[in-house]
Amino acid sequence: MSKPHILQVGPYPEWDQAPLDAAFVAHRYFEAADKATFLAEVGPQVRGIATRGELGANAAMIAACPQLEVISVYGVGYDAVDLEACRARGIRVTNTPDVLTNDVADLGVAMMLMQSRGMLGAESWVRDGSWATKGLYPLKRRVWGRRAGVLGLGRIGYEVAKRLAGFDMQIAYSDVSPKDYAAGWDFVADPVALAARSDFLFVTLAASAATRHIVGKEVIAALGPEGMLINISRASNIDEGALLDALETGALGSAALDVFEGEPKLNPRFLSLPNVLLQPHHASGTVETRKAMGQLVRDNLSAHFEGRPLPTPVL
Ligand code: 8YV
Repeated sequence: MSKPHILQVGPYPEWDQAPLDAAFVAHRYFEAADKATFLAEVGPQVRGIATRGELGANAAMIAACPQLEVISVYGVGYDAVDLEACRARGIRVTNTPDVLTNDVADLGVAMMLMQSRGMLGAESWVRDGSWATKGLYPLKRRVWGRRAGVLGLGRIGYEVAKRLAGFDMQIAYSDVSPKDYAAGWDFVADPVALAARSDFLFVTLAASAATRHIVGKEVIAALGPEGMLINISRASNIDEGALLDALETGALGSAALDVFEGEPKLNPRFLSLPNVLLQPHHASGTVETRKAMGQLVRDNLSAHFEGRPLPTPVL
């Protein structure tokens, strides 16, 4: 059987590229200088798209591939895929859930600890000689025993909350409904009320049009000058303008962010703020998880082209 042609939207590590090329004819969209011309040339042969969570597949890309049958996303979030266009044409969509959950939760908790204990500044304090010349490092805020809010108690939110329980934190969460697996954690339906009773607010929601800017001015104000916002989901869940304003005025204490509007470029206002920890969207970025994600991307594509059930379909 001849190899199916696929469109590869972004780069993968070499350990994924070799098996991808062995199983498919992968047309590398990300290497094309003129994207529109490239799509016009290869689009008619393309039966599958392999993409990444943050890159997705937009309406123009989907429209340029009239034979498209399946889109396989390297990531749990598929908000950047035009699902309406897929539904309209019966195109299947898959993602990579579960395999990344624990690493994403680990990084979220690490970001909270790092920011609350001022570990970046502490490192510089040692390296630049301040310890010897200025003396003791300024005191920071504790984490254990304090109040945590988890906005979105799905797979990742649940693993975050489990870890926070290990720090004896008081845990509350918001979701569309109370979860039976959340015994001992308080359900607070309203995100503003959740923020008001949190020292640390974790954003772990799957992004969609419905969750856009769910963390807006009011949630940020409720979290307040002593509060910390941690985002390991998608930038669109937060009103970034309102967040920047609050960080600049001190209306919000601090933030720890792994995702940004327009990433990898980000609003330069972030760069001059001392009260924000900036991370390059790498919550799932471990060798172990990324290998499992790459395998699942290929497993979904192969299953589709061999007529087997898709391992992790979302559509
Ligand atoms: C990845 C992600 O960083 O899972 C997601 O939705 O955004 C991340 O795991 C990304 O997809 C890798 O390109």
